[in-house]
Amino acid sequence: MITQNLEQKAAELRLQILLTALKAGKGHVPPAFSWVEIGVALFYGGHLNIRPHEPQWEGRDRFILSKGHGCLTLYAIMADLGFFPKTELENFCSPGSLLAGHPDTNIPGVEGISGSLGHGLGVSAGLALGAKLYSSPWNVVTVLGDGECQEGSVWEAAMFASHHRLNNLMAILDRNGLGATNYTEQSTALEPLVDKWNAFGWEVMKIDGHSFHELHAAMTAFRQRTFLKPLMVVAQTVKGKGVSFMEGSVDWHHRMPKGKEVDEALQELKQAHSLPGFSANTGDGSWLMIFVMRHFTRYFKWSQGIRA
Ligand SMILES: Cc1ncc(C[n+]2csc(CCOP(=O)(O)OP(=O)(O)O)c2C)c(N)n1
Ligand SMILES: [Mg+2]
Repeated sequence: MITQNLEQKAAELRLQILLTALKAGKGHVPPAFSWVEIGVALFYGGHLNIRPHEPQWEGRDRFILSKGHGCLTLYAIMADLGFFPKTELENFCSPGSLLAGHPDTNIPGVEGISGSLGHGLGVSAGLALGAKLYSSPWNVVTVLGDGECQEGSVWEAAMFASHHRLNNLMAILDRNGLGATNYTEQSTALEPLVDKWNAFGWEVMKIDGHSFHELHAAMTAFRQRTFLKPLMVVAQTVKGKGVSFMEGSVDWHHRMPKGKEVDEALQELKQAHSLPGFSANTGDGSWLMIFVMRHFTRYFKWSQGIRA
């Protein structure tokens, strides 16, 4: 996909993420928005060797979302790619539904359970070592949160991966500067992050995590196995990216938009991705909320229909 199409896909997914969360009345929207471009570059940019209609294909690359609370992005991507029907998004977080608030391996294509922070890198390193032991060509990619790097288990996994020279492992750090309730540098400072990962024996690249150009360069270097070490990509991001009142705000981790906030958020996302038949041009939040709910199913049918 060319960059313009990737940008369009990112805009489409952000809208899908918000609609999914609004329907459920819950979900971590800003942590999901933070890594949309990372996810789009990986899954649509040709950097993951996967078969959505054959999720257990042995030769697939393995992807682990270590910051499991950002799963709305993963679900939107996987539904779009056909890992499971898009209609599953409508039941996000409902009792008994396929898609819970954190990833689970009963979801086709999800390789590891996550949500309890600090485990995804260890799981990924184990998978990468397994591939090496069996001389398998597949790669392992994981996305970590920066607040997550305040967990000691991350650094234990970091030592393990460099000790075993796991150059089939790429970790992408969603460096948005925020944890759940505070700036990372005010809770437990992480900087100098690049030096730390270097000191732990990793190849490190620092990029703009919303730039498809820079993401593509880092992911290409990884796939070409340019390094003899695991690769850490420190991706500078903005939590809540795409909705200005959420962007970089300590207040926006798990909160759901209400009333006029819904109008504003939809309007901004709609401007980024002009969706036919969708009008957010009203100051009446409750009216719009009803409109969104009523047309949610229609949106899914429409979005599937144009691709059919
Ligand atoms: C082991 C553990 N401790 C605490 C939490 C609660 N928690 C959920 S998200 C979060 C903040 C994560 O911040 P970060 O990794 O930077 O992700 P972001 O939301 O910024 O994408 C916390 C502390 C958790 N899920 N797991
Ligand atoms: Mg963060």
